[in-house]
Amino acid sequence: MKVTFVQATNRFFADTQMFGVHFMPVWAYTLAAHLRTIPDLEIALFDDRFDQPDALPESDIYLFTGINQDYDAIVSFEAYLRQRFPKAIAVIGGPICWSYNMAGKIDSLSMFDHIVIGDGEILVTDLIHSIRSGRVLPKVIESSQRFDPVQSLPMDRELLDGTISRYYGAVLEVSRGCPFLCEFCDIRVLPDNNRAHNKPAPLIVEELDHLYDLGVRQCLFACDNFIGNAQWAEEVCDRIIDWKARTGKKLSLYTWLTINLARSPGLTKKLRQAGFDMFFIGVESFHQTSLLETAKVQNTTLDLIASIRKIQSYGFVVVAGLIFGFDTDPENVAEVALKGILDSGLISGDPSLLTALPGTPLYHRMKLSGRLRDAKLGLGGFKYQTNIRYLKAEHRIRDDFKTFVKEFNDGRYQYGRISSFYRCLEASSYIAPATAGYADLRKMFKMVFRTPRHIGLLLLRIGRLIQSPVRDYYILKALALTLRRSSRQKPLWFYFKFWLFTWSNSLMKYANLSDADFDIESVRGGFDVSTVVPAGYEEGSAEQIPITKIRSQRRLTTSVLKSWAASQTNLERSSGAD
Ligand code: B12
Ligand code: SF4
Repeated sequence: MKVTFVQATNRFFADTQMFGVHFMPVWAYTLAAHLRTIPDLEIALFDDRFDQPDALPESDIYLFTGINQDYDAIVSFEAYLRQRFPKAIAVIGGPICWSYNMAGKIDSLSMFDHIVIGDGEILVTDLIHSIRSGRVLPKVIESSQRFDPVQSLPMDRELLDGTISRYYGAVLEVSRGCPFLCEFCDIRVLPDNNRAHNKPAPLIVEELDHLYDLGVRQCLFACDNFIGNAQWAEEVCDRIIDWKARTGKKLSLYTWLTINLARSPGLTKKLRQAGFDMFFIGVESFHQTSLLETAKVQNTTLDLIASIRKIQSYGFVVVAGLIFGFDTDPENVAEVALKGILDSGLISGDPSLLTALPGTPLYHRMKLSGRLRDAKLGLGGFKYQTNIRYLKAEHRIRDDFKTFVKEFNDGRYQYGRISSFYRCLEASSYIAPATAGYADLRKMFKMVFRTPRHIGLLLLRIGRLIQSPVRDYYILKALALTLRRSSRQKPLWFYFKFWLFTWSNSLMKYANLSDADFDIESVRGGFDVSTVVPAGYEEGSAEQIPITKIRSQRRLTTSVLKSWAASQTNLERSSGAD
């Protein structure tokens, strides 16, 4: 019997978000390791980013995965497969299934023989056995329990070793879950996912060792929050530091974590010594009320800007997630974000628009207050499409974004960012990079040079960067600053090239941004702001989180929104009286 894993990807996003750099299909290597226990099973991987459709091997079963934005690509590839191998069984799993199920749209995947919701490790072997023995299986199969990562197996060597060189570095899943309660986040909503579930530290080191031997020098630690359990995070660092000392092997690491890292200088130092170069941190907003509205409390109980600077002072680059579109966003949200980025010395990260992910408290609130709109499946040609009706007028949201982009891409502003970042590195906590870094330009270019299409995109990127004399001036000025401040102990070239790369990303991404790129809506005239927290918001939740935690999040969101609504009403009254 033969099983083929199929990765069908939205090509537009694969090109424009990843710029020709592709990440490996972790799900396939993970599930394949479990399938190896089945005798006489042949396993193959088909990735449409590299393999031509006619290279799709004939198989008995095809296993698909996906995220929501891949919907169109998945559906069209499934149709192609049906036509070529009509007798084969097609199964789909992954984030798209969970998300569509939550949104009540699971029927849109009904072309598949089976749809799997939840972790695959436990049920994938049974699934294949059942199909092989001809047992009747339900259309929708829901995993009844979370997989405990303590039981994780190393990623499947056979599949991994034969395909790893196609991808940029490696992705290693290390942990699942996050203990925080942000209103918009769907991580907390997954069953039993409001706490950290961690892989054993020795297994992580074993995987790193193997990846290193395969030639991998960059590794993304996939998780929701690497410091969700600080004790475990420290143990992982200790083991990696020990492995580095024993073997002389080292990799550049990148992961996701939260701003409260700034409270733990000991852990921060160990992360640097272990080889971490970049962290994605959900900053979301530099406006305190917006953070409180969304219950991102960990960003409000410390000085956000000072904390980012502190983390960066060790030599890390913080890639910040930012969101526009919170109900309590100020009129000048773009200016607030631009100032926040500059003050904190962030050289990476830009905003997205608030979206209500199915299953989240935000989704519940939008639905109850009639502010949910039926966004299509797939973006349908828009760069920005969201499913909620904002309180601010549509044109204001678009203008905020455009104001942000215009200033953000300006040479003087970009120069300000890098010089502010360099000032972070003046602290005594600085530890110099020990590798080429997570974003290794040489490696990226090598990948890009494999296809004419990506070479074209690279030339376009360089053209966009240097076509303006003002930009050229600031690039040269930043280069001079870098050379002036660089030393053997502080090799700033490492950061300069990353800064230039992210700036050029932004020039590519936002080139010719116009109103037509936005499919967004706002509440219609006459919306009563006092209904911003609809009746029933604080009740009703299927989340597997202690009720006290759920209540505390909803109480906080409610109180912030209610006092904001009251202030708006007072403002309206006083302006009416004027
Ligand atoms: C690492 C990561 C990335 C990396 C690398 C992605 C990659 N290709 O490896 C980077 C940074 C590049 C990235 C980018 C993006 N990401 Co991302 N990412 C993740 C993250 C943190 C881990 C993914 C992972 O590898 N997990 C480990 C594997 C083993 O888990 P898994 O794929 O879910 O598979 C398990 C189950 O789902 C199931 N399963 C999966 N497939 C199948 C199939 C079958 C047949 C079966 C039986 C079971 C099964 O079994 C597996 C084992 O349990 C997740 C969040 C998370 N914690 O999962 C977000 C996540 C996947 N990303 C997400 C998003 C939205 C994005 C971006 C669109 C963000 C953006 N706006 O730019 C981009 C898209 C990039 C692109 N064009 O591909 C969303 C997807 C939500 C959705 N439903 O659509 C997630 C879930 C985060 C979230 N909650 O919002 N991401
Ligand atoms: S800190 Fe990040 S992962 Fe955790 S709940 Fe908030 S947004 Fe989600």
